[in-house]
Amino acid sequence: MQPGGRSPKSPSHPGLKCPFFSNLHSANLIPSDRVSFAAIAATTVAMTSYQFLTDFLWGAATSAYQIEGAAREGGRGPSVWDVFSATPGRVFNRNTGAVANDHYHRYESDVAWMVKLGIKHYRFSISWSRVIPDGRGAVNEPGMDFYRRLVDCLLANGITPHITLYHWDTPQALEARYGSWQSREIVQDFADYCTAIVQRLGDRVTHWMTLNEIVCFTHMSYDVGKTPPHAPGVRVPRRKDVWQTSHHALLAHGMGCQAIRAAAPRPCSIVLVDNPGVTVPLTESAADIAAAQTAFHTNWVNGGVIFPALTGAYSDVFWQQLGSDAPEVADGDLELIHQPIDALGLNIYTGTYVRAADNAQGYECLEYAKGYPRLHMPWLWVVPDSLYWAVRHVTEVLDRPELPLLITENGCAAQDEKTRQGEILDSDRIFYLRQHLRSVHRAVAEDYPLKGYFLWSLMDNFEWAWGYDRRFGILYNDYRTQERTPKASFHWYAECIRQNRVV
Ligand code: GCO
Repeated sequence: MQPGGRSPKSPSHPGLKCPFFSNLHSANLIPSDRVSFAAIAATTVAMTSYQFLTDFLWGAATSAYQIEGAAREGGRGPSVWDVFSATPGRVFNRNTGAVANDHYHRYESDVAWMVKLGIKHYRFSISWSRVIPDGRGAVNEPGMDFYRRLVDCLLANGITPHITLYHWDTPQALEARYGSWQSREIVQDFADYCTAIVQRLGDRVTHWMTLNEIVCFTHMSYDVGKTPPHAPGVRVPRRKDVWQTSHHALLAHGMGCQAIRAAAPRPCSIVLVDNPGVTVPLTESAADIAAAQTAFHTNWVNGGVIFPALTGAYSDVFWQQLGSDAPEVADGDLELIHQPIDALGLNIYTGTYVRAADNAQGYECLEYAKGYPRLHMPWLWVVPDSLYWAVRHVTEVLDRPELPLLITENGCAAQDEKTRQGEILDSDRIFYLRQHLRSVHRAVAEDYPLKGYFLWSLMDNFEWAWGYDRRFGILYNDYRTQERTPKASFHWYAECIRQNRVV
């Protein structure tokens, strides 16, 4: 994320007043009249041993620009991240993704690591400019072949591919042609790209994710008055223009859903991946829970992305707050945005504590205490309950009790070092992951519709504006030799998967 900057993972909260949401969910309460002791015992054991049911989905995640490399091979065209990272001052140490983890050439041994880990689900993304170098028009079949080989290798090893169609690497050709997300033209181009991919891989792939973290490639990529930290890193004249980029992204998600469904030769699932701002009640009193729910509703990231995508409307209160910054919304846009999805993907790394307050909005968002634990990113405050509350807020505040949820990313950067024996004993990462998985378990045990967990990330990789300086992997990568070494957290996660519980 942005060096030294404020991330949407710990967002600010405009002081909006909004309706009070009561706790609608009662599945966590054992019905008092007809409960059997056997049921109580079973629940208790499941809760205390952190055991998951057999269908819980264990996975790991990566993205194309962060691992593939081979930037100029097989007919791939440049993406905005190639251009941005080659621009002095944009990425730490002038690192680029030109080689990255060389996964393009090493995918088979990387899949072998997945097999050792024991994951049955792998989330990765496709590089748009590898398969359509100009962003629109002719498909580069040698580029497609790489993904055919990768998918076949995964399937041969019993691993289900979950493909993210867009993880921030817009073809540079579209940036040059019309300013990528600034233009409504990208909506049709994205849908055509989805069609091209699903026509070619839809016989083997049935799990699709449209866009990853809309706020990061719009509000962190276009800004007013200062250069934003993510590619293409463009300054725009008005805040309205920034909101227009995320509106276009929502439209692309909607039209992408339609394109995938039209092109898919087999029944498939479609997921939107979002990184909502997660508000965590400071105490679990009724008053603080209600305050956290209200704050979730009024958070600017949530109001501008997850609400329109899941409800078909920017909320009234949010729209009023935007005023003249609000994007242009054409007739039919909200219907297009509001496509049925089969699950929502949540990328959760941290959260913000909230408590009830005697002020106009009824809550206050708290600064982190001096000395509050934080891992190796400025925004990476350790708030394990954020996972549970993200799930619960989506279910209750957005009133979508049936919508299946996936944790599509969770993990941390740590200051990994090799011991003399060549081990990476990342007890800090294990601490972080264990606490977060317990929070996942709580959500499942309370019967929220959380179906699976993808750890970010399978291996250290190109961490955007931080280049290779920050390591999120459970496989250590030596960028000089491309040797992968399992960290202690790799063995720990493998044991969780093997026992189907948090160990
Ligand atoms: C994101 C992206 C990932 C990051 C990860 C760590 O959430 O920013 O999806 O590509 O690498 O989150 O910052």
